[in-house]
Amino acid sequence: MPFPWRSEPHPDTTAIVQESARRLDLPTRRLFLKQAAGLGTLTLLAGCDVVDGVSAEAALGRMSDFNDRVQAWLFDPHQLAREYPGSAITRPFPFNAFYPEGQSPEVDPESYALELVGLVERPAPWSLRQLYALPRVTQITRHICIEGWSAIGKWGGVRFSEFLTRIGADTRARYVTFRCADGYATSLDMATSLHPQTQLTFWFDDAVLPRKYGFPLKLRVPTKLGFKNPKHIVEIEIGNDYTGGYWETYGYNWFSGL
Ligand SMILES: Nc1nc2c(c(=O)[nH]1)N[C@H]1C(S)=C(S)[C@@H](COP(=O)(O)O)O[C@H]1N2
Ligand SMILES: [Mo]
Repeated sequence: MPFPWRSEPHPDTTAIVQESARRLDLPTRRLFLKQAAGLGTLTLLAGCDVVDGVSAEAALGRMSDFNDRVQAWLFDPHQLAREYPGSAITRPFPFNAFYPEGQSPEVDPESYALELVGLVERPAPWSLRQLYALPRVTQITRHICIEGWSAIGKWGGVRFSEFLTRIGADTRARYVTFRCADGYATSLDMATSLHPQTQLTFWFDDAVLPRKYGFPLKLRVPTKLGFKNPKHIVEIEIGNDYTGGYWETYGYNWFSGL
C-alpha cells in the first residue's frame, strides 16, 4: 500500500498522521489520535525522516513494530498504576500459565541462582539469600490477563530499578529479557523496567511467593498485561536486540501496556 508522502515533496502533515493511524490496531489508534500532534511526532515514532519515503516505509513496514513504537512513545514513565486497599485483594487469586497448575516448575531454593547476561557491569549470579536481603517494597495492584480476567493481589520485593542499579545495568539499552524455569520468556522496554512500580517479586500476600505464582521470583509489572509478568525467572538479559517472548511469538502485541 503506497504511503501518502511517497511522491510528495511537501507532504501534508494531517494526512500522514491520519494514514498512519489507520494502520494501527484499534486501542493504539485511539491513544494515538488523542495525543499525536504533528509531523515531528511521526518522525520520532518512525525513528527516521518521514520525508524520505523509502526509509519511512521500511521503518513502518512491520505493523506490530510500529504499534510498539507508538505505544512506547505514549507510555508515560511517571503514570502510576492504581493501588488498592487490602480489603480489595482477590482470594483465591487465579493461576495461569501455558500448562495446568500441577505442572508449575519446582525450583530448589538452595541451588537457585539468578543469572545475569549482557550489558551488566556486575554479572555475578544472585542467590535467594542475597535477593531476600534487598530493600523491600509492597504493592496491591490489579493483574489483567489478556484472556479476559483480572484480579487484585499483594506483591512484595525489590524495586526492579534498584536491582538494575545494583547490577550496573546499562539503562540506555533497549530491552530487558526474562527467561524462566518453565521455558517461558518475555521482554520489556527499558522505560517500563525502570518504572517505580515494576517490582522483582519474592513475596505474595505477605508470605513466600508460592510455587504456582512464580517461586522463587517473578516480575510484577502493573502497567502491563499479565503475560508481560514472567514467573520463575532464572535469567535476566540486558541488550539492544529484540528478543520477543513466548506469547509474543504467537502474535500477542509485544508492548501490551495498560
Ligand atoms: N514463567 C511463566 N510466567 C508467566 C506465564 C507462564 O506460563 N510461565 N503466564 C503469564 C500469564 S498469561 C499470566 S496471566 C500470569 C499469571 O500469573 P498468576 O499465576 O500469578 O495469576 O503469568 C504470566 N507469566
Ligand atoms: Mo495472561
